[in-house]
Amino acid sequence: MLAIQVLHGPNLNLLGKREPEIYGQQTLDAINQMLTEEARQLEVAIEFFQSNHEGALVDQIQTTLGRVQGILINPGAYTHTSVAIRDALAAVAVPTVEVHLSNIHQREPFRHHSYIAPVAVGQICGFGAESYRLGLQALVSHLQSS
Ligand code: CA2
Repeated sequence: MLAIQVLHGPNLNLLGKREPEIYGQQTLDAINQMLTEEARQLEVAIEFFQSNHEGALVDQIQTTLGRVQGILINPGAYTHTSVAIRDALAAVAVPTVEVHLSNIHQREPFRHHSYIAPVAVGQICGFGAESYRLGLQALVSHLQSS
């Protein structure tokens, strides 16, 4: 059975508790539950990790080697700053899909650039929590066809 690691970056633990007009009403737990149900339907195993710390995310990415077949990541603000997360993803070379709740290309110019996108299979953004579901479907479809 394929196994997928879901990674949530900084401040995403606040989902549903602050700024619902930007990031929606759903909590991170609710998103994880929705992904657990989607994974069940897709017949893949799924694991979740959230951290506000860049190094902790790098450490977790390093654990994926030989343990999971795909990574679904919302790197949060580290999307726009983190060479370290990009290097870790490139180093493990586990197929990765990048997701965002908001449409980062519609927002401030500093959010338009992603350090992660060049090492990802693809990026999905702008669909709220649905971005995660679409990202999981796309990742599993990619893994099953390669
Ligand atoms: O749209 C996304 O998913 C982002 O990755 C969210 C990041 C932002 O820095 C990226 O540019 C786009 C911010 C996550 C912050 O999450 C919060 C949730 C609730 C309340 C406050 C922040």
